[in-house]
Amino acid sequence: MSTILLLNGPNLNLLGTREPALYGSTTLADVQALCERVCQTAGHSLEAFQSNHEGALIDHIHSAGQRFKSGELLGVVFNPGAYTHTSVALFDAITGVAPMPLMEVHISNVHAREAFRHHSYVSPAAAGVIIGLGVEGYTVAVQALLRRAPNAPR
Ligand code: CA2
Repeated sequence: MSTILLLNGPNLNLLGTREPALYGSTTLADVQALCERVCQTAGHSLEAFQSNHEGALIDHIHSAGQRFKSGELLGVVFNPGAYTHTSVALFDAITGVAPMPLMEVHISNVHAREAFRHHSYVSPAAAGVIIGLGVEGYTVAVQALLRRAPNAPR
């Protein structure tokens, strides 16, 4: 049994409580429960962490990299929030733990929004990018990591 880390960046703690037209009415706790169910069905576990602080997210990526190396962690599902569009430090952290797979998720279609949301510092370091599927994108990302697991059914 291995673990997937679900990582969420700034303001995603507000999910489901505000701006439902953009982000839907599912809460972050609901998202975590959904992802946990998908992992458990495949015989794995899920850990979740949300932070509004860039350094805390970086620390979790570093420790995920160690745990990936030891075979304890399958990879990371990450919605970096607005840090997506600003953070060279997150790019460096993710490339620093290569080849740990990290799936970048955005609930909204960032390409249909303001121009400043069209560029991601994270995408070039990510194993995959899921954009605009709503909160369902998180479970798609979890499934993509599960399929990469050693001994995953083909
Ligand atoms: O679409 C996404 O998932 C985003 O990563 C969400 C970020 C935004 O800055 C990115 O451009 C795209 C914002 C997260 C804020 O989440 C809220 C949720 C509910 C209410 C208010 C904020």
